[in-house]
Amino acid sequence: MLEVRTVRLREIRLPLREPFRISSGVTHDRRILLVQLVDGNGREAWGECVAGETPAYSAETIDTARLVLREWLVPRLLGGPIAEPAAVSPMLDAGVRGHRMAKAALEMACWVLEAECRGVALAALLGGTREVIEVGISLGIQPTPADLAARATAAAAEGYRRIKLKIQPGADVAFVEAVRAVVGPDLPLSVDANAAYALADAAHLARLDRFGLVMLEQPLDADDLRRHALLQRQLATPLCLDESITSAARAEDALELDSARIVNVKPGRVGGFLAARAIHDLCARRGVPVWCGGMLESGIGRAHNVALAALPNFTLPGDLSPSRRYWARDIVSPEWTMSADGRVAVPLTQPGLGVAVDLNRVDDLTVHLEERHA
Ligand code: OSB
Ligand code: MG
Repeated sequence: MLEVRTVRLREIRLPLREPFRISSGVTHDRRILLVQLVDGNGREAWGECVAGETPAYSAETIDTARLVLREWLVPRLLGGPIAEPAAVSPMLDAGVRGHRMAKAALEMACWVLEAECRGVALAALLGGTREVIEVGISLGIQPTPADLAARATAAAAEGYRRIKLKIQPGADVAFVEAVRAVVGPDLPLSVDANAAYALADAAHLARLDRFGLVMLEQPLDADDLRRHALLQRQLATPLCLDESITSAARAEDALELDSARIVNVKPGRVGGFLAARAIHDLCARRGVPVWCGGMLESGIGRAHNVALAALPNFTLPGDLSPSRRYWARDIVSPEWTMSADGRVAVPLTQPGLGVAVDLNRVDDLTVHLEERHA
C-alpha cells in the first residue's frame, strides 16, 4: 500500500560535457524535471521526466510536462492509499490523453517508493533477472565522417558493446562507411535517424545494407507504421522503432504490420514501467528482441533504465552510458560506471534505486521548485 503525502516538482539544469546533435536538433544543457515523492513515514522516492527542452523528439516538453503534472496528475496521486504501483497508470490515464512522459515520471517514482517500502531492489520488483547489462553508446552527428570515425574508435577502445550513429540526410552513408572502416567488421553498429527520412528515400537507405548494421532505428515519422512496413520490404537491415512505440497496443500494431523487427523500450516514453513491461512481455512472446534506449537522463533516470533492462528479453545492449560520458558530475552516488568490457552492474543489493541522490548537489542545480501536499 502506497500513500503519497508530498510531491515536489523541481527543475534542475545540468550542462552536458559536450553538445549532443541528432537530426531533430542539438542539446547543450539538459533541463531536467525531477519528481520527489514523500510518504507518511518520511520515505522518499525519485522520478525523472525524460521530456526534452523542445517538442522535436515528441510533442511533450519539460514545460508541458510540468503543467500537466501540476494541474492534472499530481492531485490524483496525493492522499488516498494506492494498492500497488501497477494501479498508478490506470489512475493517471483516466481522462488524460497522451502526456506519457509526464505520467511516467510519477508512475516510475511510485515503483521506486514501493521498492523502498518492501526493502527490495527496483530491478527485482520489476521482475529483472540479469545482474549486468551490455552497454552501447549513441554518438551524435559530427561535422565530418573522419570526426565520427575518431569518436567511434575511442568508444570501441572504451569497451562499448555496440555503437549507434545518429544519421540524417547528408550525413549517412559516407559517415557509416568511415566508421565501419575503422572499427572493423565485427563490432555491432546501428544507426538512428530520429524520423529524418521519407519513404521515397528507400533506395538511398538500402545503401546502408552493405555495412551489416544490427538495425536502422526510426527512419520515418513517428505516426507512420504503414510506411515503415513498406520500407522494411525494401531493406535487408532490420528496422527498430523508438518514437513510434508509445504503448503496448502500438507495439502490437507495429509487429503485426512488420514495421519493426526490434523494439527500443524507454519507460519514460511509454508512460512508465507498467507499459514498458507490457511491451517487453509482448515482444518476448513473439521472439522480438528489445533494448533499453536513453534520453540523456541524469543518474536517477539511468537507475530506472538499468533496473528495467534487467528483464530477460532485453537481449541487445542498451543506451546506458556511464555518468562521465554526459556530465562533469552526476547527481547520484556512486556515479554510474561501465566495466572495461562494456557492462553496467545492476544494483541488486540495496533497496530502491540502488544509488543515493546527492541532495546538496540537486539543491545547487535547482532553478524551479514547487511542492504539493495531501
Ligand atoms: O533517439 O534514442 C534517441 C537522446 C535524446 C533523444 C532521443 C534519443 C537520444 C539518444 C541518447 O540516442 C541515448 C543516451 O541517452 O545515451
Ligand atoms: Mg532513437
